[in-house]
Formats: sequence, structure tokens, C-alpha cells
Amino acid sequence: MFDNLTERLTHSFKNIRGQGRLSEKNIRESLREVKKSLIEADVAYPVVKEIIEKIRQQALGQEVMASLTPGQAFIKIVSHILTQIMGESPSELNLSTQPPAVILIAGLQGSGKTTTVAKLAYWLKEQKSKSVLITSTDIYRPAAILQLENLAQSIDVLFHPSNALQTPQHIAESAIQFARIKGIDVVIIDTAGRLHIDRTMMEEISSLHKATRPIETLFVLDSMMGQEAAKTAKTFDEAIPLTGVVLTKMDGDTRGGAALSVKFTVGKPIKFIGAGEKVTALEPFYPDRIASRILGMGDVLSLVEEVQRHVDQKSVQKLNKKLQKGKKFDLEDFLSQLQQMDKMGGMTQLLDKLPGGNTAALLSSAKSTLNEKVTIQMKAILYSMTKKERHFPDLIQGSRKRRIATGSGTQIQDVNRLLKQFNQMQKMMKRFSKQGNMNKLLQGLQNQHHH
Ligand SMILES: Nc1nc2c(ncn2[C@@H]2O[C@H](COP(=O)(O)OP(=O)(O)OP(=O)(O)O)[C@@H](O)[C@H]2O)c(=O)[nH]1
Ligand SMILES: [Mg+2]
Repeated sequence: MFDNLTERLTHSFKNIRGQGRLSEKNIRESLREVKKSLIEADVAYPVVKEIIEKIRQQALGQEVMASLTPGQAFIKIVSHILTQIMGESPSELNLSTQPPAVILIAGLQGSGKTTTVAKLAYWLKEQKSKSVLITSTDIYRPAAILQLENLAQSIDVLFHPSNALQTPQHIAESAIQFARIKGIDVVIIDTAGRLHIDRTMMEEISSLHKATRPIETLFVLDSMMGQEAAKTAKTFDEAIPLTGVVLTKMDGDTRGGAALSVKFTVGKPIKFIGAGEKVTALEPFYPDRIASRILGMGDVLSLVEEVQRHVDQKSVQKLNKKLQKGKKFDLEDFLSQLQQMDKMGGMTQLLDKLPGGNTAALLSSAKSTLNEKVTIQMKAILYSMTKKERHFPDLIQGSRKRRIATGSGTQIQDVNRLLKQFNQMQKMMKRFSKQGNMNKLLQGLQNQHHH
């Protein structure tokens, strides 16, 4: 996410020289670079102009505090402006209405609507403890209704059945009625996608909107469409009043233009971002956090939250205690770490959020080795060991190695590689345990972020 933009921007800050004040002269080159990076990131041109103008206004004559370099002072301003352009404060989902609160999901074909319906239902159920009913009005694409039904089953939320002979309006109305009778908190309505915005599509969604009176009408946008995406949302908003945007496929978008363009172009806030195919890959959109992510400062807040949400605190404490007693981190602990990472929805997603600097460099080398396929292989190898071997890794030699490789369907080299990575990790753990514990590590990251 944002990789290219981050790299370019970080580079542009390095050029600011001099002391004391930011002046036209010492920011000129950087401003030009910022502008170029934004254009390359596919940010819509009017948005680029606005951002640059605002940065210039704020930067000129700005006193640089003694503890900061001019480059840092400039970053702070850029971060502030990027936050502003994406929406001053985070826009929460509004559900305050007589239940059921209806959420209508709209968007072009393949943008990720159906996936988003499931992600949102799961998020509401898990994070907001809401009862949720989902239903599909996509009577056009074969198997569209079944797709949502399967998703509903996988996340264990209620599904209101429908079929291709019913009208979208009828489906939606009966789902809402059912939810009202059963006292269900939220109804999410999936709709059919179209290749282009056309009259029929607009008329259908507009009458669906009138009939269901949703409190939230969310437009699902594929972020890989870049600034083109923002334009579609604008057209759509003219037909039915949108309350917000969900930006999907952020995991595949390295440019980041859509995130910066939507609010300014459409006038509607981004409420969520989707970054992956799994149902857990949805997060509320926090402009300030995204701005710092864009600027390579990482997103420590989301990281801490995510860690708290998913990491089994008990097992972390157990490991801390063990390490503090001077005991060694063994392969059994390694396995339980890998299992934890699974819960966190994959290593890569997590590492994306870490701030720059040494820690990030260290971890990004872990990132290249720890992609999900490798993790699966590692687990297979670990499961093929006996518990005793996991506790006493030194036992793993010659014939044992061969047995483990065969048992896990891997090669001896793979087993060796895992043992080598484990040794490195063991060293890292030793360092952490000397400093204190995992929480201290996180605190350290947080302080780094605030400075
Ligand atoms: N990588 C990634 N893929 C996603 C994301 N959201 C959705 N997808 C994928 O995009 C494809 C289309 O998703 P759907 O949810 O079926 O899209 P849709 O808008 O309902 O499509 P139609 O109903 O045909 O208009 C699927 O393969 C999804 O797995 C995301 O955030 N990241
Ligand atoms: Mg769909």
C-alpha cells in the first residue's frame, strides 16, 4: 500500500537544507517533488493543486523548532495537509436510527461489493456486537446470490434468501420486514454491479434507495482505478445521495491516488478500506493514520490496536515470563508465534503498518521471508517434529532432519532454512527480553512515532 508514493515523498524531504525558517527557497525543490509524486500516484490534478497550495501557505515563514530539522518540520506540515484533504476527522458508520439500520451497498461491477457486505457484517458482529442480516438483490449475475449465502455461512451471520425471479425492491423490503420482526440491528443490502454507469442501473438503485431508506449508502470503489474511481463516485452521488465510500483492494494498489482524491472530488468521506480478500481485511478509515502511513511513518496506532485485538494476551504473557526467567525461546514458541500471526491476518498486512527506521528494516527483511506461503510450509515442518524436538531444537540432526522433511513434504534445505531463521529469531527474542517485553517494544515504536 502506498509504497511508491512513500518512497518518493520521503526522498523529497531529504533535500530540505538550512536552519531556522522554512522559506520559499528551501522548500521549492521539495514542493516540486511532492507535486510530482502525487501526480505519479494518480491523485486527481485539482487535488494535487490544492494540496501543494496549502502546504506552501502553511510552510512559508514557519519557525522550525529547535528539536526538529527543517525536513521534519516540513513533513509535519505535509502530514497535516494530507489528513485534512482526506477528511479532518474519521467518519464513523452511522447506525443511530430505529432498528433495523439499513446499509445499501452500491458500485460498479467487480469493485468488491459482495465481499464488502460480508466484511462489514463480520466487523459489525465482532467489533460492535450487532446482530446483522445480509441479503442480495443481484438477480442478474448467475450465482451472485449463492456467493453471498456462502459468505454469510462462513462468518455465521443471518442471510435472507432471495431468487432471480424476485425484484430487487421486493427482496430488500422483505429482508427489512423480517429484520424488524426479529429485532435485528442492521440489514446490509448487496446490489448488482454494472460495467458502466447507465440509466437502468441508476433507476434501479434509485428506486431501491427510495424503498429501503438506508441510513448509510456506501459506494464501493476499487482503489486500483485511481482517480478515475473518484469520478465514478461523483457521478453516482448525483443520482443517489451517498453517505460514504469504501475503498477496496488497497492491498494491490501501490499508488494511493484514490485515497487522497475521493473526499475532495466526491465530497463524501471514505469510511472503510478493504485490503485483502479475507473477511477480516476491513478497517475503519482514519485520515491521520493513513497520512502517516503514506509518509512512511507507519501506522503505529492501528498496529497496537490490531495486536491487542488479535494477540492472545495470555500466551504473550506466558512467553514474556518464560523469557524473563532466562529460559530460551524454542521451536514450540516459534510455532505458537506463527499461529498468532495467522490470527492477525498475515504478516505482510501487519508489517505494512510499522514505522520506518531500523525496526522496520529489520522486520521488512522478515517480511520477504515470511510471506504466507512460507508460513504454511514452516508450520508443516514444525508439525512434523515431535514436541521434544520443538523444545530441544539441538536434537534435530541427520536422520531426524530427513524424517521431518519427508513428514512435511519438504526438502532438507527447507528444514535447515527454518532452523536458521529460528536461530535469528531466538537472538531477536533475547534482545527484546533484555529490554523488557513486547509491550515495551510497542511503546518504543509509539514514542518514535510521536517525535
Ligand atoms: N485483493 C483484494 N481483492 C478483493 C478485495 N475486495 C474484493 N476483492 C476481490 O475482488 C473480486 C470481486 O469481488 P466481489 O465482492 O465479488 O465484487 P462485486 O462488486 O460484488 O462484483 P459483482 O457482483 O460482479 O459486480 C473477488 O475476487 C474478491 O475476492 C480487496 O480488498 N482486496
Ligand atoms: Mg457482487
